[in-house]
Amino acid sequence: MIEKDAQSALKETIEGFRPDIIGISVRNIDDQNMENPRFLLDRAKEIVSGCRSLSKAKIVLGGAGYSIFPERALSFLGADMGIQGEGEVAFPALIERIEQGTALSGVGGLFLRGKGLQCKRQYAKNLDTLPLPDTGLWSLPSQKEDLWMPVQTRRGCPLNCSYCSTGTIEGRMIRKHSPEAIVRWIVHWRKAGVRHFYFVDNTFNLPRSHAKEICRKLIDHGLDIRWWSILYPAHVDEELVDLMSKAGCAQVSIGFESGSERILRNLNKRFTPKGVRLISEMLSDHGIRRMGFLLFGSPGETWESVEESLVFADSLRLDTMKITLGVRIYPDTALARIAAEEGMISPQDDLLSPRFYLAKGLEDWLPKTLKKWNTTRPHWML
Ligand code: B12
Repeated sequence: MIEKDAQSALKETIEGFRPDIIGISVRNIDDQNMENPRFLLDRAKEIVSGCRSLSKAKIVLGGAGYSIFPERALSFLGADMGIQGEGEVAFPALIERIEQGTALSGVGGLFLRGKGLQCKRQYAKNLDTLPLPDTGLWSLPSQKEDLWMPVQTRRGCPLNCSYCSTGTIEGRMIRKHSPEAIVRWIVHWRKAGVRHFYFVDNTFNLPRSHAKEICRKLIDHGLDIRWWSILYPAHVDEELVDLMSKAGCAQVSIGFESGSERILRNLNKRFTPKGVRLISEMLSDHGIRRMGFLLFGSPGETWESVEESLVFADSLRLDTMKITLGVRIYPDTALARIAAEEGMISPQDDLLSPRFYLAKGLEDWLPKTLKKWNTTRPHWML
């Protein structure tokens, strides 16, 4: 990810370590940018080929991006196998079987290249049965102030937004770490000098009681930390916002995506613009910075709904606003079905190379309009 000369780094590591198995984390497939998309798997393919030419090790893929396209990414990248979903149980189980030469077929979520899924994936119901990242595995950079240490408190999303891939990556059932385990982990890093944390949960506030309990425990420890989280703009009440603020929350990302009730319904969102406004005001009143997200061009989008969303977002007076033009189409989503029905994509398209939904009639007008709004609002990003 950060090596300037990845092939030399690979050579040095593989020759020094001589692995039997190489695991590669494929986090991103592309950058979700419709106007100028960057497909990132060509670089990943060079890494897989580099591993092949330097070693006879089995190459195993995993990660969020990989999990959306387990079969297709495996064949594109030319690795031997891949694990869809969480790796903590499945990867050690796979390693053990490879070491002992026993059948691989019982490893949950395992795909073999050219042979498909070997065994249904399994989800740990209680995340405390899985280890948190080993704090001894990496060292901290000297500039600790710049680091926002990632923390995951729960997995899974039952919400089913029409375009979203989270259910495929993490499953639809919410599964949690106990607040005690999370806070213990944060306390460890706080003692090591880290002050900034980033909750990577796609929805920090689901379930709300869990989020509140984590905040209470952070407050009890008096940690002097600052953190960032991603909020779903429903299930937020005054008590939660107050606890978040007292526990050190500096900023939240609020993915409200549209200011039009009709579009929100189409996206299968379970909140209204009125609710978003209330939450946004509560956060602002408690001194929490707000970054908003708008997603333009989804099914049913019109000039009117775009204008409605822009005016709505403007009226929230957010600290930062991120605008996305066109919706990345992921497999097995309602959006993919609509796009195929409308002839925007072929039903056979595997969607690995990025495809975007943009409502008909907006192709010229929408980019121009968004650019105009963006240039007149310095805190907006397109
Ligand atoms: C939090 C988050 C962010 C945060 C990151 C903050 C931080 N400090 O880390 C922010 C907002 C900055 C961000 C930015 C972006 N993100 Co983001 N992000 C996520 C999110 C919600 C969670 C990622 C995470 O940390 N998970 C927790 C860790 C523990 O899980 P994990 O990495 O998946 O690892 C587990 C398994 O995958 C597996 N595993 C992982 N590696 C391996 C390897 C092997 C060998 C095995 C066997 C298993 C395995 O085991 C692990 C433990 O169970 C995911 C969606 C999701 N639900 O995953 C999107 C996601 C990864 N992001 C995505 C994208 C596109 C981006 C951006 C490009 C957006 C943009 N246009 O700027 C940028 C890129 C940033 C970058 N430099 O990579 C996409 C990627 C899909 C794609 N199309 O490529 C995702 C999947 C969301 C989506 N749309 O579906 N992101």
